Amino acid sequence: MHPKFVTLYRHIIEQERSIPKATGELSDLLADIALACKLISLEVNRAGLIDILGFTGDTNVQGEEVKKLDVYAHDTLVKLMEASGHLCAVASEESEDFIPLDEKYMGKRAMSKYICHFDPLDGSSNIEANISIGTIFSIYKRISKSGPGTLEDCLQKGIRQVAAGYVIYGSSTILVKTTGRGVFGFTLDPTVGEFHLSYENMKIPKRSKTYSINEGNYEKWNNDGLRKYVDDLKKICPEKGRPYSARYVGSLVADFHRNLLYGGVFIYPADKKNQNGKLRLLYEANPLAFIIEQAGGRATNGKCRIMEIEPKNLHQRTPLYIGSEEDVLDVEKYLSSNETKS
Ligand code: AFP
Repeated sequence: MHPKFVTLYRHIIEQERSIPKATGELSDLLADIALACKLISLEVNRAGLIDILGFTGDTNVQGEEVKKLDVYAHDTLVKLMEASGHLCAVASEESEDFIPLDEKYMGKRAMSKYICHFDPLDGSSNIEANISIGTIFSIYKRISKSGPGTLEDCLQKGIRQVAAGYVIYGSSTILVKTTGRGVFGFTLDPTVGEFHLSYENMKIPKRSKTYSINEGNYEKWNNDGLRKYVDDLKKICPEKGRPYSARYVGSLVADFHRNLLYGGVFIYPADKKNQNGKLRLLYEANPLAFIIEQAGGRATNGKCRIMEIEPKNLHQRTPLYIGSEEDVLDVEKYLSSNETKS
């Protein structure tokens, strides 16, 4: 147990109290996201059991529909976000279009101030192997003045995020969040259903000994500099702390979380198959970039800061180089000093 026994909600409220003009709306919204993630966590934990018992068809023993977990996660988040009344739109990796939210949920407020992007269940192809998966979210203030949110509200640069975070469903369920005042991690105590502060003011080591990349794509990467970088990481060179260790789960939240705690550089580059990279700018790269920068790390697409990229569409992809600052700077040098193959 953390010595101060601080729940997520108390932590959010205490941070809010230190901002004179805060209205409490963002705090409520974060609490609603946490609630949705608790529900998803329960279902993720039950997934193995459901599988073992053979309830994998369209209905379970009670005759209820058994939804695929990623659809369940999407639906749960949308329902709770809608009911929160603080959002004018949500955009999800699971949905082609953004979802404008009805004014009837605004309650007594003149308008809902925020929009939220989420990747409901990142790494979902790993579920059946019992590998950690996660939910990623990010929150922006709306640009439009009133009514349901617009596409323009949804297509904002990452630097305009007011909060971001993720929940990792692993050996325990952990929520990591930032509102631009440091990064804090909370572990879910399933017996009382509360997230408790367990990682205070998280900082990623400036230099690491670990790289995370799908090296099976080595021949497909379209940058010789990246191949040289990875080759060099494997050479024995004690003065540079090399060779580095390779760690790659194939579940972004899991790879990112490990690197945040111990240091590391995560890379998903552009390659011949994914000319713009595989990961999504709005649902994956921006929220994790906000967190990593708040933790003292760095996030780029190889050419510019992730959070400065102007989004042109909701499902835009981007190459991603993210993690310990000095390691990301190293790989940027390799990328710029070598010719790019088409
Ligand atoms: P899934 O959600 O389809 O499992 O994809 C996961 C993911 O978007 C991200 O979480 C991983 O880092 C990345 O893809 C893994 O991609 P590769 O399998 O191409 O290495």
